[in-house]
Amino acid sequence: MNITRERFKQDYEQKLMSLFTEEIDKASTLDKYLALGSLVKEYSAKNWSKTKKQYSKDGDKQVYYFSMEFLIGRLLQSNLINLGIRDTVKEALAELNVSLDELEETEVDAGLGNGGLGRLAACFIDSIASIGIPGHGNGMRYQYGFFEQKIVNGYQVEIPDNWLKEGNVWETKREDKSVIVKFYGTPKAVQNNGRLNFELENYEAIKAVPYDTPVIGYENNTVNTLRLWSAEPVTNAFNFQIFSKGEYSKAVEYRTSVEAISSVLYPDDSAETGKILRLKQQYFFTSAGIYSILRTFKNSGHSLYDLDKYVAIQINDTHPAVAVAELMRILVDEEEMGWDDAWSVTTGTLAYTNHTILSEALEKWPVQVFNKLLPRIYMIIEEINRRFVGEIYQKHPNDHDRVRRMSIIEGGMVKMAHLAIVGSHSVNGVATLHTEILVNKELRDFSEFYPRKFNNKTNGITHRRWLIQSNEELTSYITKCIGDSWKKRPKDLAQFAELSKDPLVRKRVGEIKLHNKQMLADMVKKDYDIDVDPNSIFDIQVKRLHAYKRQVLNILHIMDLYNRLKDNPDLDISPRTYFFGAKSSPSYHLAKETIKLINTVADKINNDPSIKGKLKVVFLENYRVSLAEKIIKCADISEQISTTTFEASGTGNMKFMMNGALTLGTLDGANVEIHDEVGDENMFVFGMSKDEVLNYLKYGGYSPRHFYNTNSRIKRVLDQLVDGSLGVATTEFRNIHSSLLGRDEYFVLKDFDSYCEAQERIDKVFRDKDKWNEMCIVNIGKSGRFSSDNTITEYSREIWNTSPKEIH
Ligand code: 26V
Repeated sequence: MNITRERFKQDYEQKLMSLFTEEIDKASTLDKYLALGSLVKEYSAKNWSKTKKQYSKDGDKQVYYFSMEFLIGRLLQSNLINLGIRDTVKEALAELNVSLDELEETEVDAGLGNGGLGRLAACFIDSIASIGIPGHGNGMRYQYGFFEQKIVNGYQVEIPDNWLKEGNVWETKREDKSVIVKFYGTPKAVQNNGRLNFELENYEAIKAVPYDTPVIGYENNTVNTLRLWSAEPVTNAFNFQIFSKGEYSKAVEYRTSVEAISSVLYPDDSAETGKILRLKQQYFFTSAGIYSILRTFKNSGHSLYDLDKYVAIQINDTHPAVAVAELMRILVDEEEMGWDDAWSVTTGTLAYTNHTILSEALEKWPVQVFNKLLPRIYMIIEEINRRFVGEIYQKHPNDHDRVRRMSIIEGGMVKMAHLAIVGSHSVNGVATLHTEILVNKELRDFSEFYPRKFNNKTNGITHRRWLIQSNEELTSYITKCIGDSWKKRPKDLAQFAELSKDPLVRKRVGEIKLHNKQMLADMVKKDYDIDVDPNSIFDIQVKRLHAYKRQVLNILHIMDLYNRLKDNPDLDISPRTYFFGAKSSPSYHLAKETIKLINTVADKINNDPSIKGKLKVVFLENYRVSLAEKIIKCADISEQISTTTFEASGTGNMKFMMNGALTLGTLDGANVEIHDEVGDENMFVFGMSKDEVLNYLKYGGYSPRHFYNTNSRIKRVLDQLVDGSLGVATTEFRNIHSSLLGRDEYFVLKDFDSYCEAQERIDKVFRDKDKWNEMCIVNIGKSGRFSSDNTITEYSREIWNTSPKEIH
């Protein structure tokens, strides 16, 4: 959009006045932020309405991305950038003595996600709008987002994330678009024009109220919608009766149980996943989303038999997989469609993305729980399964074991991944290797049965947030070198890679990195009172804390390096600063122990003058989207060290690469594709091959004890975990110790040597700054492939069958 500074200043002053009856110099920073947010939302309103109108007038196919998580972070800066008015607004505010940076810092993160899966959903809706595809997000409006992390005496402490406390300027409550979601009850068969239908009786009704947030495309006129649902009690006759009978406490109980549904985001943690409330949440936002889609669709006047020509629903992991049965239920019970037609429409509309092969993360629900909460849905799943099992027997007569393995209901459990696969026309993995493992191993039975359903869509990240927004200096420099076509066509970044031999470009890229590192060093000094040398190697591992991501491998290597420095204070190493940032699920004890270990080692090393500052370790508290935006651009080394085959994709790896960090990684997930782009010479690869890992997983035979007994460096660091040398109780790290010496499920000891050796290579190459900068430039230049714009273009061509649409 176009706006002059004068016009903006007028609008802004008026806004402050109308919202807070306050003049600029009297208003608080929060008020100034709220006024700006509200104005920016207003600026997007015209195009929001225009977009909706044009979609409905032209009858374009609409995509809906169903996700339990949208890890959005902040929106002010990205909205200003996407509207194309950030520079003007910044200058105008400066003239009013207001710092835009400060207002942007005031915004709280919308942390409605755990990690990669939720952040991917946020990148995807940004790309969908920026490419101009008619597509929207559908999810949960949690009252409390992912917890805030405090580190107290080295331990993680969780604080509730009351992110809505000061209000949310971006959302609009759409009471008029509310729908009713029904739980429990008894399905009752009714005869209707000679048809047998089912109606639910004595159910619990819950009102789903949508809150809409505009999703503003990048310098186009598209404004799509992110619709998040909140649960409210229904005030109907039944409740009124309870009240009037004086059963006050019962009525309050109902209200509390309803509000619980959208109160809190679950951490992805096995101990919690059995909770019935989570299933309630899943059905809640899925059912509400489908009702709301069908309401819009019916207004178009098209036949429901053509739903799949006009609507595509992507289900983000199995969390919304109940959509298969819910859409069937609505079509069959409420719209009176025949089963076969309904099935063809349902599978034509739905597509499923798998995000992990970890079996403990594959959702299943006890039949009893499921049947009680969603009795009609359960009946439908039984019928889907009955027919599916019939098809398997037809193809593989008497293969009972295959039927058992593939069944949707088996062993007293409802398997959501099986439901999602059977009920979708597309099943995709999120990186080439991940898809290959799904097809050949984890979901082999299914890929043999439905060979054409399976496909790969390698993840991506929005280069707008992760480069243009977060690394302004690098962005302007790239643009100075190659022009700005890359902002709309990220693959054009490849032109920057061609400059890698130019000594001036190398020097400048090195300078920009150093500036960024200096900024982080200042922040660390201010927040943690730790001195770090911006000229040291900034080696960063930030991501969820999980055993398979192997933060433990990283910290054990640091302990080993420290041992070597203690043995030989003159050891010639490139000074290093290791950064960690990670939240652990509240009940994941091993992960919490790892956080304590990192902090304990950090304390010891940072306070030991004998190593002359060659080594520093910093644990950054409360890792979240807005912190990621500040630190990723400061990395020299990006730690992507998961056990090969376990990380489905990774997306942090792409963000680091795009900002010129070099990857230290295994050939796992999307690291493989990063490696394909930059080659051995621009990445530090280590660790077991996928075949080695798969072999061990299949045949066993791995002995961590062997490494403990034969490798003195390993023995020494493991002993130090439990012998008091870290200055804390000897029991503090016993679980880590015994997990490594017991099963060492993630092959930490096996990969230890190879990891140390890769770290030594890094140490050597870093001494040649010119060479190092050349490698950074190649990484930046080759990162265009990993823009989520490319990923979304593939989804829209190969799964959704939609194309961009210009809004005018
Ligand atoms: C869930 C659970 C739950 C039980 C305990 C262990 C465990 C471990 C991981 C998960 C995460 C499941 C889904 C998920 O978040 N996958 C992530 O999706 C990202 C986006 O596709 C991808 O980049 C990450 O590699 C993948 O872990």
